[in-house]
Amino acid sequence: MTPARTRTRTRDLPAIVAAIAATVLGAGVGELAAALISPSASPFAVIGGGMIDIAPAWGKDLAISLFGTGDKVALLVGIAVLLLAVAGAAGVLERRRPPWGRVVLAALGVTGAFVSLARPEAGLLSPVPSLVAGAVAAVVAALLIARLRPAPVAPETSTGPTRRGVLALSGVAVLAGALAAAGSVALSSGARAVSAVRAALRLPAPTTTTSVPATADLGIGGLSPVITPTAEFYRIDTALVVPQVDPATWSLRVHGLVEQEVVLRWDDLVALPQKETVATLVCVSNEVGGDLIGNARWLGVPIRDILARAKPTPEADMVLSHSIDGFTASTPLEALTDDRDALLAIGMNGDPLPLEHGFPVRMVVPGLYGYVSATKWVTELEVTRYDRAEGYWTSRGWSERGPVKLQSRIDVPRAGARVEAGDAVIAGVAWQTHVGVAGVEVQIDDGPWQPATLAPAISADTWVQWSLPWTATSGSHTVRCRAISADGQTQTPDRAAPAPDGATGYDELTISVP
Ligand SMILES: Nc1nc2c(c(=O)[nH]1)N[C@H]1C(S)=C(S)[C@@H](COP(=O)(O)O)O[C@H]1N2
Ligand SMILES: [Mo]
Repeated sequence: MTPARTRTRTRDLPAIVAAIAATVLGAGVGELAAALISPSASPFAVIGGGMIDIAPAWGKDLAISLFGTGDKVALLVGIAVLLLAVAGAAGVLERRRPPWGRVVLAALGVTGAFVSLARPEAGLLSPVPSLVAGAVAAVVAALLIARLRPAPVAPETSTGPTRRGVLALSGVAVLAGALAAAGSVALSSGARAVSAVRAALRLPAPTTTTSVPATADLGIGGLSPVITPTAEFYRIDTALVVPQVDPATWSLRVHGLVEQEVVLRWDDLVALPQKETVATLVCVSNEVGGDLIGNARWLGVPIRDILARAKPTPEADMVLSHSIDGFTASTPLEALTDDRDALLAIGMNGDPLPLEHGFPVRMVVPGLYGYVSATKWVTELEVTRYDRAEGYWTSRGWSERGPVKLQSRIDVPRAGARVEAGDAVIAGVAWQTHVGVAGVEVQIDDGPWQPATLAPAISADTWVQWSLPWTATSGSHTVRCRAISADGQTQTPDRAAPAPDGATGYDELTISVP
């Protein structure tokens, strides 16, 4: 490398730092602008939301299997890393071929603005935060990098005053960007307002309740409690920013293939007879042995009562439920009109729905995976047909219908837990919601399948706990389980991935006993 080349490369470094700093500042100011104008227009949320929406079935599956329910954080970190890499490249470009670096940064902002307009929550002001972010990044990067151009007389050294000055200014820009981002978090006033409304809300008392047998929980340490505490309930959705829906402005419109369009407001809904049920909700992305499943008490109004007012016409066979954030789910009309407790739920485990679980109103339908039934922040029931419309995940490669498959899971012992030789217990949960579980069998090594003891089920709509005493002997053991459904089917050993309609196969655990 010639000395001149080396000089060129070393001058790139402060340009890269300056452009990255300018971009951090732009991003921070953009987030702050979004917090002031509308939280859903946050440039990060907009780009992330757009990426989620174009992701195919295997993409969701991969993200969840890699990062679990931390998939959103992983996505945002990924976007940030990519953004900073592009910013660095723009810095080099701006120093060597001005003004192309600032053009790249401004173009990022314009791209964000276009994506923001395509989002379901888009409003007139949605493009503003992205445009502001791009403009700030472009202008600040241009100003900083201009100072790096060689002074006409004195040849600068690589640690010369200009370079040090630019690095110091870059530090200030990063700091200001971080402050702006922190300010945006503090200012997310919408969230605080709706949280306050939720905290002050009193739920109506149920007219009918479901009793939970005292022995439905076997009380075994490490076994998932039969009712999942709300704080531990899994969360899966496409919403990077949790929708903020005030019950005072919420309404549900029932339309499409109906004799009578119905609009229901919050006060109308809470005035109707409320049912308290217990139902297990499971995600189609749940792997064998996975934890994207939970069981809760739900309070709400049977959806069939609402549909009965609207009177679906004979050709209808599906209800496309719409969320305020654009998500949709296709549910068989029959599952919403038969005698099962498909609810428009307002309560979860005795409290109003948490914001991230769909406040103020969501759907819960026993027997179906969440992606075709459990619409959170629901605002519309469109009565239609499967040959006329499809749900959010169906257009991305998942099945149009998603009945829950028969499954069982080993919770105790936990993988990697220490098991001493002697008396031990194997325990877990099993489910096929709305069908019910009649038995669970356990196989240790290559021994016979042994029947486990089932706890009494709360109902066919919930999972059941099971356990089997075991005398552990020294050595390595393989334990597997399989469920038998209330309609006499035995869980299939055939392994299938979650896409397109739910995972199958046996949960299996290897235990080494000292
Ligand atoms: N609005 C909205 N509702 C949604 C989703 C979503 O992405 N957006 N995801 C569905 C899926 S895939 C599942 S598994 C359940 C999860 O509900 P939970 O987060 O309360 O556990 O919500 C369903 N309802
Ligand atoms: Mo899901």
